[in-house]
Amino acid sequence: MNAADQIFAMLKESSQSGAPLYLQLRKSIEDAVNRGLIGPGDALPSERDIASKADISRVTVRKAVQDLVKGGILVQRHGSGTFVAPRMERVEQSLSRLTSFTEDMARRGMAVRSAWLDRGLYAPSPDEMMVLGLSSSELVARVARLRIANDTPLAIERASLSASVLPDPEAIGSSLYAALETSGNRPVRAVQRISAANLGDSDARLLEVPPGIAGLHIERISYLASGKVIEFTRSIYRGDAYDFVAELRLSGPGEEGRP
Ligand code: 16G
Repeated sequence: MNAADQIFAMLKESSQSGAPLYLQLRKSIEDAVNRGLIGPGDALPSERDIASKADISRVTVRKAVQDLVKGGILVQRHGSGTFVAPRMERVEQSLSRLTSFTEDMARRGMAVRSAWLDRGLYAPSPDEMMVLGLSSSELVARVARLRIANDTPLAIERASLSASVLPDPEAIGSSLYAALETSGNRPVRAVQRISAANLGDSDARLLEVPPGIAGLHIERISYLASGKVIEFTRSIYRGDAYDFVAELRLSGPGEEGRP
């Protein structure tokens, strides 16, 4: 069976549901993808083929396809058609170890690189002053990078550190934590806050996903052994690429409810 026939067969299965036609078609295409009947990189039959095979209007087909493009299930390439989006290999990241992006990706055998979005010394924002304990006369070092593993952009990380710790942000190589290690400032503890975020246009463009798609907003505040805050990083991770995993244990007597 070719792809148009697969989709048509799924559509027939769902035609009893009474839902609007474009929703039925959207679901049929999604089911065909989820069941592996059409795989990542496969071309979707043309709008005309789907419309004539399923006996529905091309407007209906377009609406269903546009929805799936917005949801990241399909991708449209100008001039060459519509394809099933490449499947992201999800990265599973433990929440109990304080590691760097470079170390995390290297452990998985992935080739890591970064694209610089910004690095320099600035007057601190009120947030940076509060978290890093800076006064308005001190400077903050900002390091913003698009983090890329195996040629797939995974995250946008915007780190802020006191300029006294990182006086020359231009001088850090490929790893911030390696640079901090060299100067004896590698953090030993961090508190991370993860929340849901829909990606805005510019972040989505950088991460090569459709705008509005689900992402993870992560804020990490890292500490030296002395208790001093060393790093304040706000990141956007691709929701389709990352699973953060935490191990939970039954708390022992006397530990109940303690953070
Ligand atoms: C991780 C950290 C980030 C840190 C970076 C250093 C999260 C959410 N973020 O990606 O806070 O700045 O590692 O990586 O885990 P690097 O040493 O490779 O530059």
